[in-house]
Amino acid sequence: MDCQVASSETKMPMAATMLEKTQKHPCYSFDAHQKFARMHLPVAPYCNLSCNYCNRKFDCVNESRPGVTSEILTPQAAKNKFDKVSAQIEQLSVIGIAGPGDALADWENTRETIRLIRAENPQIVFCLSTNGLLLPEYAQDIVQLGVTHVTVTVNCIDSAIGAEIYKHINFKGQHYEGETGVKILIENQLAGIALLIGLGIVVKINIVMLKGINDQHIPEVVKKMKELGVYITNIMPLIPAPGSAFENFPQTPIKDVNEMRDLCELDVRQMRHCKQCRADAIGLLGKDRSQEFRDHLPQVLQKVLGCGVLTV
Ligand code: CLF
Ligand code: SF4
Repeated sequence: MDCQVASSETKMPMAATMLEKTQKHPCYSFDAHQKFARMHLPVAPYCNLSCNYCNRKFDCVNESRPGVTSEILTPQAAKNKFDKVSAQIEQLSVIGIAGPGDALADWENTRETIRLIRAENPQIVFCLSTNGLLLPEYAQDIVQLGVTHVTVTVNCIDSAIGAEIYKHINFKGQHYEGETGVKILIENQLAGIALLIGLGIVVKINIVMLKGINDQHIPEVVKKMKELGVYITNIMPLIPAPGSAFENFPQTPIKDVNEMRDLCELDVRQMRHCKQCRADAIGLLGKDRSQEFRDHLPQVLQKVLGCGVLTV
């Protein structure tokens, strides 16, 4: 059964079950963010891109930003942790896989984690976050697995701008630098988003706003996303990560981000309550409880054994 709620201003009808799940998703629904909790499972450490603003080797338990985690879990350990957390957090509605690398670059781990949890918990909303490079390859699998919400980070649709944001990409065993790599990335992102939306997935687009690089270009990106039928876009400020190529780049002022959101809201619904979460965040968006559920022994073992070291 379809209801006539638009998935964006593009008037794509959303299935009633999807609408119900979206209303319980703290990122997709502003009204849900103080009532429902999400849990990120850090099962995907690897990535096939090198974004100039990213450094996943740096970990601080007091820091909150994408890509940061204090542990890497196996699918079974992730399932065990989910069981423990869900018994204690009643409002837990969403399981998200947000790296700390790319959920699709580590697809085996991502798939197995979701499969294990979903087998016993069909009511949970499954959410993925990806750079989109492998979306055309995995879109069908994502749907079959029961994932309903996917976030794709799309910082540009112009390869010259992208060459200033991405250092290289690894695709099908090949290494690409500069605009050649960015062209493949953008092509796959656009094709992948169209595929997902065609298959009924609710898509959110994250855009990192980089002053002097993509800021003037963002309205064009959002218009393209509107054309594809995305549900919501999330324009976020750059948080300069220590050790990244952009570590000395200024943090984007929130005033500028808000002005951009106001402008882009004319085209697509805007997320304004994003907390730029850690890859192991747990709880309500504004109240991270990940430290409460951290198992310190495996962390020590990981260090001794040399695993859990993240490489781009
Ligand atoms: Fe996690 Fe992302 Fe799913 Fe949410 S977070 S994978 S869509 S369940 Fe949410 Fe955190 Fe912002 Fe992401 S507040 S960083 S938008
Ligand atoms: Fe880092 Fe994500 Fe970019 Fe990969 S896609 S380099 S994990 S920010």
